[in-house]
Amino acid sequence: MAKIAEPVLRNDYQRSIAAYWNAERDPVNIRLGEVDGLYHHHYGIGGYDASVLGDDQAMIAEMHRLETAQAEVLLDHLGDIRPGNSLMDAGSGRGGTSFMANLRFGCEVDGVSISEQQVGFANEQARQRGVSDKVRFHFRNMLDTGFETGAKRAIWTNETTMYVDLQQLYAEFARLIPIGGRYVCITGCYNDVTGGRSRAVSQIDQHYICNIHPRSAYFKALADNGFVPINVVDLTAATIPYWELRAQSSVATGIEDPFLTAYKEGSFHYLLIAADRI
Ligand code: GPP
Ligand code: MG
Repeated sequence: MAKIAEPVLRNDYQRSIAAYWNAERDPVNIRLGEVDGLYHHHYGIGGYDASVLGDDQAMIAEMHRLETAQAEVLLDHLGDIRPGNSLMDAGSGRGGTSFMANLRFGCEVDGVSISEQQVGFANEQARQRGVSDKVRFHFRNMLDTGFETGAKRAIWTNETTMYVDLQQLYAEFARLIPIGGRYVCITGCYNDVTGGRSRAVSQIDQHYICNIHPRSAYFKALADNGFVPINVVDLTAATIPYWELRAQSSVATGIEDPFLTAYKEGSFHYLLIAADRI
């Protein structure tokens, strides 16, 4: 095992993000996770069944179904993964996508998070699911994971890249993924074509203490670090129904209107990028 740089939290910004996620117990995430034990920290895609409207528990279950559908689409883009492969979930939250990857591929997954609370929660989930030997969560920094060079067949980031410098992130991923391996990203990014950060995008940044990157920054940082996109999917239209359902639900957090405004005015995209390491 390569040596991990200490400390895991490098600066005040990272400590503030860790403090946010260590304290987070939001029903929009906890109640959805309780539906079937998969706890997500990402949004949903696909149309919703309008018959759920007005039924609180049915709306929660429907939002959870759309979030799980999003993670399935991410996993669809990982390519040919074998049970012997090892994967990494960079910014693994409470573990939802990592458990789905293990269920689908039967392989090892290492999740990393700078929230010790999330790491503890996810490892307890792994224990309850009886997969602790294959799915492990680590209090580590995705910019400096300490895993062996070339050890990861594929890595994904499911709505986590807005917390980090992309050049630093993809330099670390280029170290971890051997040639022919795959990186998949789902992210929200602002639109270079409409200009800088719109007001709605700035409101999203403020809500999560993040720094949403422009779309161009992804492709530049990927190219600079030996990653070549094979698929780019604009999921914006597919995620709008999720936000419309969430806005009408009992677990709305107040960030629904900025997301709907940003997507509908075109200042922000919900994007999937799958890239090969060359
Ligand atoms: C959190 O998911 C996602 C982020 C913090 C990143 C911001 C994402 C963008 C696409 C800009 P969550 O499930 O914890 O958020 P919420 O609590 O709002 O459901
Ligand atoms: Mg959520």
